[in-house]
Amino acid sequence: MSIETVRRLIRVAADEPGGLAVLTGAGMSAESGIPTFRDAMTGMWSKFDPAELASEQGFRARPQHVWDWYAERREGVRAALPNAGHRALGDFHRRHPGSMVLITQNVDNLHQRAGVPGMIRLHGDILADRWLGPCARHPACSPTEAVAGRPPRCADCGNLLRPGVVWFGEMLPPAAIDAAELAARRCRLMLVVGTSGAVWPAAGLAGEARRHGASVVIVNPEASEIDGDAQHLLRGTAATLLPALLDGL
Ligand code: BJW
Repeated sequence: MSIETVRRLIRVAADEPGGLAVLTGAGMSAESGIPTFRDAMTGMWSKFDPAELASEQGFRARPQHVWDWYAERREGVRAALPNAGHRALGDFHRRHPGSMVLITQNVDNLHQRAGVPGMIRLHGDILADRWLGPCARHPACSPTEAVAGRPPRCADCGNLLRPGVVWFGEMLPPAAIDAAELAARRCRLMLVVGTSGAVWPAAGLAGEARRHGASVVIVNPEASEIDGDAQHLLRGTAATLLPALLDGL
């Protein structure tokens, strides 16, 4: 399948509201210097299972350790800049407002910074904090009650702050997964960029789009677990292929 053929599919999809759905994963931000999720388990973190660090159970068992892992990754996100792939999606969105629905598994903010404000965030926001549990003494802990620490805690009841992401075993925000499933069912074309397709329910969206009659195109330098859901596999990186696919349309 040539780039020109996929560009034709995109041109047709862009004529309809919601005609183009784009699902992104960690590979989208790799060329901005943010390690993919599985690459982030390197160095001092390599001896841990992802499910151990990115889970409530893991956080409760080693709060300082998990907080420090997120602090390191937050610094990386703050220092990163959108790459040519993010910019191509942002520019396309400005040229075709309403025709593209962007669904991301990424917890960074690079799509917004490239000009796609209303995207669907399936796995939350790494730069946000929230309380781990309900307040033991009041209806809710007050952010001003947080005492600095790793992690910070509520001065009143000891509740811990945690990153505002979705960990393994947690429900995705219902409005986000509902909107993503609707977008998958309605689109004419789904572009799947930079995901291993290993994590559910996000991994089911390409199959959902395909079952509802959409074309599915995967952009990834490597094989993914959902390649079988796609009619077209484009082997290459997000920052190279997205401008080639979208610029000038
Ligand atoms: C490039 C590139 C370049 C590199 N350009 N590409 C059904 C079956 C089996 C299990 C389950 C199931 N349904 C639910 C589950 C359980 C679980 C799950 O999926 N487990 C699997 C491991 C099997 N799912 C959940 O728990 C979810 N919750 C849920 O379903 O609730 C209901 C429920 C609960 C309990 C039981 C059953 C149901 C929640 C999932 C939350 C995922 N959270 C994380 C962490 C977020 C916070 C953080 O960042 O720390 O989200 S995990 C991690 O994986 C992160 C990512 O968003 C997500 C996906 O990873 P992604 O984006 O695909 O990255 P990588 O690293 O895997 O791949 C990178 C890709 O990029 C590669 O393919 C590269 O080749 C490519 N690439 N350079 C383009 N330049």
